[in-house]
Amino acid sequence: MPNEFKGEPIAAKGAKFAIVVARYNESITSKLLAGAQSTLLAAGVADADIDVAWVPGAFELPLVAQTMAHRRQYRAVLCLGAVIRGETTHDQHINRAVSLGLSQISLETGIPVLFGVLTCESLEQAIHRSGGQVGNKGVECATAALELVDLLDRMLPLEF
Ligand code: INI
Repeated sequence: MPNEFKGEPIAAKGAKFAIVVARYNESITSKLLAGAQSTLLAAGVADADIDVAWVPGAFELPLVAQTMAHRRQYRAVLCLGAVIRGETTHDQHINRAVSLGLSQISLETGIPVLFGVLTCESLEQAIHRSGGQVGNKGVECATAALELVDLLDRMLPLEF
């Protein structure tokens, strides 16, 4: 039988979490934030162990996520935003930079950096994914963060 490692979405004792959230499309991102916070709290994370930083738009998420990750106080950094396609290719540039930037920070620091950014064709799609018919990306992001922290804790003894 191989050894299997599987994390659970439970709060590690005393674990602190950072949430970086974009103000652009705030009617959507505030719902992602509420979803992420309530998921962390429901899992047993203390209110005082959640720090929230607001940035102007999704493009600014990587810099602040990197700053949070480098503090080495947080077990995970959750990044929330809503990019909605307009008449130009602006959204594509933002999405590419943010997705790449966040994954690079995660690999560089070894801290889970979660991609809770909606990349939608329309406001309707974003509404559906921020607590509507298609779930809440903030909840998904927080659940994934909890699972990853638990998984890394289970794997820690394997580090050399
Ligand atoms: N920022 C978003 O978070 N979502 C968007 O849909 C968006 N659009 O479409 O323009 C957006 N633009 C702002 C961008 O993230 C930066 O804040 C801005 O370009 C300054 O760097």
